[in-house]
Amino acid sequence: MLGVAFGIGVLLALVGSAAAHSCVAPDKLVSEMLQRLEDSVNMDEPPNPSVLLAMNLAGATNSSTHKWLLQEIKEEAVKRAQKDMTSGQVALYLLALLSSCQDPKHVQALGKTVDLLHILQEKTEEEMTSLEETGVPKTTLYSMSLDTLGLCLERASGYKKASIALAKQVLSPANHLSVDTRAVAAMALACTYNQTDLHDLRHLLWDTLSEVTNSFLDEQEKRDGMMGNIYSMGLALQALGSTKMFYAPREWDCAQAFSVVYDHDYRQPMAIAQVLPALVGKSYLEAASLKCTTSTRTSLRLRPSLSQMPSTLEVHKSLIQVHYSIINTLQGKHFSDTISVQVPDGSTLLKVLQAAEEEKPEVFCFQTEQTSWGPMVVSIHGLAGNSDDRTYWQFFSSTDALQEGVGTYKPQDGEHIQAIFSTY
Ligand code: B12
Repeated sequence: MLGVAFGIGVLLALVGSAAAHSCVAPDKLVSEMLQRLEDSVNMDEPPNPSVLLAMNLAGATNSSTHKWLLQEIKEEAVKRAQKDMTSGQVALYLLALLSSCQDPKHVQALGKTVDLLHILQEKTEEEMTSLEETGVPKTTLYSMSLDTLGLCLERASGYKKASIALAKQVLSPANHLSVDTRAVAAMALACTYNQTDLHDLRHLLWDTLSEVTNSFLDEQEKRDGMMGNIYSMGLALQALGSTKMFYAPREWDCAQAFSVVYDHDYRQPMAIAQVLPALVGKSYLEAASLKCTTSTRTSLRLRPSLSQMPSTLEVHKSLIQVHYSIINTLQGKHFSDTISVQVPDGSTLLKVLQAAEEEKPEVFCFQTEQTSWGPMVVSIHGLAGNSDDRTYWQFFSSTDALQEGVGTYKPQDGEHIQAIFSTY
């Protein structure tokens, strides 16, 4: 992998300390991230609209990868948007197309045309109905925030109603919403604020946006720049960068927040796709106002370092022991089982699950589904998470919830991983 020799920290050292104090990242870092995004585009996997959106916001629209990705996004939209996508997925496709200066009302591919905006309106309506009837949206408030942003950028009917519902949810003390969700909600509500003259609505949005943005700034101050965790930072930075009027005259120490991001070596395409727009001073709010004719940015092609070259030598890694428990006290027949397995040092958690399954398949069998963030564990011991009853398999190291999934998290020797069937 490119980054091993040319870690982000090294890149920063090269450009000197000046960049660390500005709120636009050094060009080299941006190019490196763009390269990682381009390299992540894989012809055998479904296209990722967040990657196209990030490329567009960063102004990297010249490559053949970009062209290919845009075409795939259109084809996927035509094939799956109506039947197989959640509202949030439709919203991400719409944002990706808008940022490519495409009309989402007429998405043409494979000899068919779909009106993605109309589909988004219908799916947002379903989210709203569920929220009104059951107190929770059909999917999540994160998705509903993406929906509202998409509708607002297109000034499509329904966005004001969705904004009111969203603002009330954000303000409700009963909801403990993640930084990620509040950040996307803030961008959606800022869009609506900028487009409405309705006095009461503006008032509600003002209160909500001041509350959210000030709570981010408070958290940043208390936690040396961190808001949420390292993977929420991209969205938090996007939100703070695009909502300054709601916390004025308070100043944002963006250099402090950026330095937290600079210290992390982002590898996952989704993580990069969420952080990159903020690093070039942009946010999802600008998805509909890009000029698509000029492409200024290119990715950085670096020579792979020796350590990244495929080696003919067998590397023998030492083995580590990981304890792994699966616990369900929530539904059906309760169970709690533990196993200790040995895997090579540096293995991902997925390897641990596979080793456990190999040893005792009748107990530790599991299934994953490929998602934009990598493999998600959807079922263990025959018990599957379900979006209707809002259940999922949550992973812990001892009692701390993991901040990464099984495809990237690497347990240490002696670590105790727990998978607990939970609700969200
Ligand atoms: C909502 C959400 C969830 C919901 C999804 C339920 C649902 N039906 O929507 C639930 C609660 C199930 C969930 C679970 C987890 N999540 Co989550 N989740 C999110 C959130 C806030 C929004 C995702 C979303 O809706 N995107 C919009 C839709 C339209 O896009 P999508 O591609 O269809 O989204 C799907 C995937 O994102 C997937 N998903 C959600 N979380 C995760 C995490 C991992 C590791 C994977 C592979 C997939 C995945 O579920 C979504 C809906 O189907 C993101 C925040 C973010 N910054 O992206 C965190 C986020 C993606 N989750 C995260 C984490 C860590 C987890 C868990 C590993 C937590 C844990 N300790 O167990 C688990 C997954 C465990 C497993 N079984 O494999 C991290 C991932 C970081 C990383 N580097 O990998 C994020 C970025 C939050 C954060 N800042 O830490 N999550």
